[in-house]
Amino acid sequence: MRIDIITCLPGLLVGPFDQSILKIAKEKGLAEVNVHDLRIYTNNKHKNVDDYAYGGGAGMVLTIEPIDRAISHLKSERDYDEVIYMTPDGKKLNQNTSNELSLKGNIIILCGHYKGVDQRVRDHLITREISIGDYVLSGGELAAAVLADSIIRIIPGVINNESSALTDSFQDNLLAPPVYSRPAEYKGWKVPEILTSGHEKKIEDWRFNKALEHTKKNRPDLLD
Ligand code: 6GU
Repeated sequence: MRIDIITCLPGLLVGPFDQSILKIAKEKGLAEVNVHDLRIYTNNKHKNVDDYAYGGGAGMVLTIEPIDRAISHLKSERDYDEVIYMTPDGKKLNQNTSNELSLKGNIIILCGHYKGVDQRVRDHLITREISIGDYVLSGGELAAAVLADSIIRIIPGVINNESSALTDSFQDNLLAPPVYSRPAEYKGWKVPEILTSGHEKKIEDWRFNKALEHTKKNRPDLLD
């Protein structure tokens, strides 16, 4: 899979994709993330990517020209399955969407900024609009990093233990059960005995019940 991110603040995205799982995915040739500076696609001498909104009102708008040029340039090199716009008024990201997107080949992600992008970008160039939650970030970059991470980590082979991504919170609409590691007792705080019993079936039941209990308490909406 290849993810191309178009942004006017590429510096915000240099760190995330060179670490841990995302780095491993790249080294294994399973997923590659490329960050493109929108300013490169401007043709005014100040490299402006934004302008005033028609009709007035506060805030600048990302203009259509550099965005269209950036997307056209990428599309001239390969086909894309999706052109996603990151925006707080998009459809809220969930595990189902990440699972679905992890099966795609190539994806473009456009990061919003200022008061947003010219609506014609959304009407004609974008296939999907995604938000990562009901709060506002100063730009789409961190949201794009969140989306890319959630997609890439579940590509088969990226995480060593393949079953590991399947036992994540949300994969079965349940939050994950608690986990413990050595030592079995620390400062008098003990690991639940069942987990050291070696009784597989009982451990599985215990984990399911804990997951259910945890979900009822923290996210009852997932059980509706
Ligand atoms: Cl995708 N962008 C911005 N700017 N804020 C957000 C968001 C996206 N998702 C939640 N808040």
